[in-house]
Amino acid sequence: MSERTLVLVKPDGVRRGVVGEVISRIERKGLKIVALELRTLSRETAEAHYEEHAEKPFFGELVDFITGGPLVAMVVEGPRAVEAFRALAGATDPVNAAPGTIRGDFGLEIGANIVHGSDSTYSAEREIKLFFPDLG
Ligand code: RTP
Ligand code: MG
Repeated sequence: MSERTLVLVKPDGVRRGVVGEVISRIERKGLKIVALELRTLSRETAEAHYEEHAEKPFFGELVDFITGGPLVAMVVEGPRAVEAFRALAGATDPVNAAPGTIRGDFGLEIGANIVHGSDSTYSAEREIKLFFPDLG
């Protein structure tokens, strides 16, 4: 059974030039990219994407950060794609993320942790609709 997940290379990842590296790791793992777009998020889309964090103290900074430059949004497909990509990404705080993971290899700050991956199949469905409403 195949499933889909939404992956973002966040603006810090695009700025650092690791888009190719992230794509390469997704492909090496055996996951398939079925949609991909470079875009700059509006505050409205960013707030909808991170709606579960609306009451958190870092919400404003999170929205500033994710709208602060172009990002690469992708839909990634494969068996247990949600869990598989979260394993490639590593822990939310890059200092605690294992070396060998994307955040463990490229990040240092929790607020600039290079990639996003949906945290459940339910979130994935919601986020994919938000970013790629025309995807079948
Ligand atoms: P993401 O949604 O971006 O893939 O990250 P995640 O699931 O690993 O972490 P989540 O709990 O959903 O948090 C979303 C983003 O908010 C920032 N954050 N800052 N200052 C803080 O304590 C704090 N905690 C979380 C991170 O950039 C995280 O990716
Ligand atoms: Mg999350």
